[in-house]
Amino acid sequence: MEIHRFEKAWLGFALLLIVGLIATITYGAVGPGVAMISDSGGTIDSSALGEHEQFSDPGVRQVGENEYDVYVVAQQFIFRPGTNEPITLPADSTVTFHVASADVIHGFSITGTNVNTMAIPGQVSKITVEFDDPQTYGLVCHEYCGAAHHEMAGTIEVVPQSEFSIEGTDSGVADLTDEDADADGGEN
Ligand SMILES: [Cu+2]
Repeated sequence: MEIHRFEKAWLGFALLLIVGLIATITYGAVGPGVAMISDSGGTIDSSALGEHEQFSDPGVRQVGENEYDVYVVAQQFIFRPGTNEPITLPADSTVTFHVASADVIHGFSITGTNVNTMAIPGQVSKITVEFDDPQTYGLVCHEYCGAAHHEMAGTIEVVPQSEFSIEGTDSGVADLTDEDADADGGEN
């Protein structure tokens, strides 16, 4: 069978496109680490966030030496915390955000980064981020959630470790820090 040279050229071009598409997806997954959000955050009763152990008092918790959990409630039209007060975190930390919606679908996107998830009622979105340097980031809702959606934004302030402290530090956090200090002493 004879194939016309134009047809051969288009065949080659189409194959090149397919290979190119697969290559960009592979690069995105392996290089910059683009990944889908899993459902590992679990489910939640969005109408009863006030009774939830963590989401009733959302904010930053220290869970390890340089590891933090941040509980954020997304609701029309604020992030709690984030909008009325910034989410303050130390540099050189690994931070896991747990985002829950109190009403409708919201977005949770940290501007200038690839941190981007939806907050779906009934589901906790869990996403782990590493903050290396002190910097201020914007936080925006990128899912239309109602009349004032365009105003739904917040701030994340990553400060030098020396300037960081968790406000309202309770004994639990102090104990954890002591344990970490002991553990480090043992290793050295
Ligand atoms: Cu919105």
